[in-house]
Amino acid sequence: MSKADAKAQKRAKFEAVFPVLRDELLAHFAAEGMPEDAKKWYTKNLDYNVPGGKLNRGLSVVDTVEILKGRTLTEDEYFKAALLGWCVELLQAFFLVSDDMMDQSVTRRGQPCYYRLDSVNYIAINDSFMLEMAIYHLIKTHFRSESYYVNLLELFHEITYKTEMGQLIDLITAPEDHVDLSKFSLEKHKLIVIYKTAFYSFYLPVALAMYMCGIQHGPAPSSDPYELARSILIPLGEYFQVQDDFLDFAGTPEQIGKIGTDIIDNKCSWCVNTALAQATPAQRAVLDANYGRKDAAAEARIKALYEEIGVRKLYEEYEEAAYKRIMGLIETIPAQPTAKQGEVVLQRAVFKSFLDKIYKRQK
Ligand code: DMA
Ligand code: MG
Ligand code: MG
Ligand code: MG
Repeated sequence: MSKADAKAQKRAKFEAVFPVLRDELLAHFAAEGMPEDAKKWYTKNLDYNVPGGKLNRGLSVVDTVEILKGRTLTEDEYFKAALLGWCVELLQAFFLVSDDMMDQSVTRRGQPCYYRLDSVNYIAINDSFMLEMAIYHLIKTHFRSESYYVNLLELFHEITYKTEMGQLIDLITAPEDHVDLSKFSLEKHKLIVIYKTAFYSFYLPVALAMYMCGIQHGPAPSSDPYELARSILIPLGEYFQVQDDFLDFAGTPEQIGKIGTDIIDNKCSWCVNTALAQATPAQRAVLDANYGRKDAAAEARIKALYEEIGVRKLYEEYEEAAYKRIMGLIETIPAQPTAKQGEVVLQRAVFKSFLDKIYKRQK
């Protein structure tokens, strides 16, 4: 089987679990006495917002459990790993439905943003809450008797909180009525992207898999495998969000499934920070006059300036350097880790599989 076929098969197997979980949520919803029209509504919320993305985060849980166990999963193990994967996708759906309202985005995954559907509008707020709480219903149903149940709950809570902190600083660094580019910096950008993206997109799927495989916390941070995973996955997530920022500028809507809004939204994006660092005084004046304006001509002026400054080239250089730096971090893990009989330990392949998934991504 070709690599592409194997990947498609993995995805199809994972996708096949979604209807099972959806129907479980809907059965519980109906058992609460919710009427038929509400059931229809909830079905649409789930179907519109949860599947249909790249599924990188969800698939990562399954991939990581497989790598850690080093063998094919039993049916029950596969189902549980996929369930946790879909919980990460539910969390992502919750964040995206609300993110698109706050960013006033237009399209997502090649279709109108959910809140822009006429019948939906502000009901999207409650719908996003329901996507979030579906996570806890599923985990309770399937993991309540596991020794690591509380770890799963605490992890989801902690990571959700961190992501919300990140969304907060993303939003208040981008006020709609007041453009002040002197407030931006690559340092500020780093803090925003680590919190809004890296924790939930990279650390969360791996930590879930580690709990499922029985990996224990170390006695001290220096010997805690979760800390080790975090020290590699956070830089990886930072790189991923730089890619997202770059694609917001350089990707076509057909390619990325969404229309970029970072320039109009006055976002503290990697692109504007990179441009600011290179700009001549004349170019800086163009940035000050056109960034963050609700105006397509001003946006086009900024994009032309990015081209003039060579943001594409600088991005290529960033990407090469990030790849090398992260490979270096991965190689601090021993190539042949020592494990006691039956003990599951972290290994390079967990992180390499992630890096390979995102290196030079175009969407
Ligand atoms: C992504 O930020 C962060 C979360 C928590 C959704 P973003 O607004 O850059 O994402 P997108 O480009 O997908 O709207
Ligand atoms: Mg957004
Ligand atoms: Mg956003
Ligand atoms: Mg973005």
